[in-house]
Amino acid sequence: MDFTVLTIFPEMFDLFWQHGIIVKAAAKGQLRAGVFNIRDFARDKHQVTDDRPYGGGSGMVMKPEPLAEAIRSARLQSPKSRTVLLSPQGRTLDQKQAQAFASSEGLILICGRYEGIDERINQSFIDEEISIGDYVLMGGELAAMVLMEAVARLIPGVLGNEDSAQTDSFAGNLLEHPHFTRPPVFEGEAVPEVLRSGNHKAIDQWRLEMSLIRTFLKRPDLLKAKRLSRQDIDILKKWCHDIENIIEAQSSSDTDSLSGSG
Ligand code: 4HQ
Repeated sequence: MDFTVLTIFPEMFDLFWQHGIIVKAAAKGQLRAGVFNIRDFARDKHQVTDDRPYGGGSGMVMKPEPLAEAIRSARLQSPKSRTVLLSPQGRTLDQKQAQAFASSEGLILICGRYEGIDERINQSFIDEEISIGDYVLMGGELAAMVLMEAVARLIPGVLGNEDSAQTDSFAGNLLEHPHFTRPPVFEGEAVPEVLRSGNHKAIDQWRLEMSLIRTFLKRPDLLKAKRLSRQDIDILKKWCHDIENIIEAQSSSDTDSLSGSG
């Protein structure tokens, strides 16, 4: 993987490049990361990167010439990389998109500031527009870091624990089961007995049930999109039966409860 960031605030990435997952991947030779300061590509004396918008209005627009020069340099260095603009107008980043980026050769990430970049850059230089969510940031830098972190951890061999990227939330369209560590009782709350039983089959079953119920309650959209396994279906059907039994027990023992206050 080859990450090249284009920004007028390269120092925003100083700590990020020292971050665990990036350092690990770079040390293993699976990642090359670099940053270009767009200002270095401005040809005028004051190295101006922004200008007033045609048509008037408030705010500034990023000038096309320094951006174009910066993108051309980045492409010379990383000819196989795709050029991605971080923008609220892009397709929203999700785990599937992160997977697709992780198996690509590399990304040139354009971070806009102010009101955005001159539209002609968008038309002729950008392969893909990506948003990290429906809210407004001051610039694309944090969005670029979010994207890079989501992608870097999926590069094969980067995470120490090979299956943790696979069992994570979203990997199988299911939220994760709850996690517990010591102590066994914390402020009166005990760890579920099954997790301390040593019965790994029962633990796996419990975790799958918890994943399914959490996804149903918190993110039914994910459950709808999931291809259910035989085991998933059996668990969901068991709940349906359990709920039906509760309702039937109520209506046969106490019919009044259905017909209001009386
Ligand atoms: N911005 N996802 C404005 C974003 C954003 C987002 C980036 C704000 C670019 C010029 N980027 N600039 N949301 O809000 O990616």
